[in-house]
Amino acid sequence: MTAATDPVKLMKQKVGKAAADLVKSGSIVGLGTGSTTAFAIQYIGERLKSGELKDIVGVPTSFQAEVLAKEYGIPLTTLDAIDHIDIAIDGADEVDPQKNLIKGGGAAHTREKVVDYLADQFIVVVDGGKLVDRLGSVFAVPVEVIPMAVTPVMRAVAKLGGKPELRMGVKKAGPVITDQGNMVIDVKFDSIDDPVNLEKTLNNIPGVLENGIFVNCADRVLIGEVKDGQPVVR
Ligand code: ABF
Repeated sequence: MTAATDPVKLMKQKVGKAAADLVKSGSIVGLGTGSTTAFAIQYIGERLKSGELKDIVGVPTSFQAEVLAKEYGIPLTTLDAIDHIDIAIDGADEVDPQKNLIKGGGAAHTREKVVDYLADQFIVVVDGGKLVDRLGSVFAVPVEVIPMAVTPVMRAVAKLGGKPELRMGVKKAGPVITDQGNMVIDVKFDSIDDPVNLEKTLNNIPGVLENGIFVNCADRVLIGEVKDGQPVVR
């Protein structure tokens, strides 16, 4: 199988394109992180290039999104220069039936949370494998922590019943460092009964910058699936 015929890749492309098609001319667009959103950024760039889309400006949620936006010719701005975001497109690691999310597999959840919550319309792009009945079923909650507070934060999350693990980089050569210069602790909970409260509790631990639970934020979830070998979006 080549990359061009890989059904999973084709499905991510299709979801990304469906999200990119929701962007209207004149919009301020939050540009998310991850392999699915990368296709949305690519298609937004292609729509701009063809002239079908005009006068849009992007707000990147990560260095990765910034690099991709530049590659595909999307003009960028910062939150200092705008007073709202019309639409944000971003991926997720888990989605529950209430559209609550766990994000942060790419260690970008802090900026993602700022941008996604500011958007009038937040579109989540995922594959069907990300849907869960209850958050925390599979994925750990990523928690961005300032480096000097890693040990006390790990103790504090263990007291809450979580199993913390400092996220390591490729070949475990060192910890993953976020775009803000911090570290990420992945905290696995057996089950998250109350994501609203857990989000607040985690963020109240001194040294925690932001965690990857997103509640009451997503407006629409575009779900990609492979049916009979063909990519579909619902
Ligand atoms: C970001 O990218 C994250 O918050 C999430 O962890 C991840 C999803 O990436 P992918 O689309 O590659 O699964 O949006």
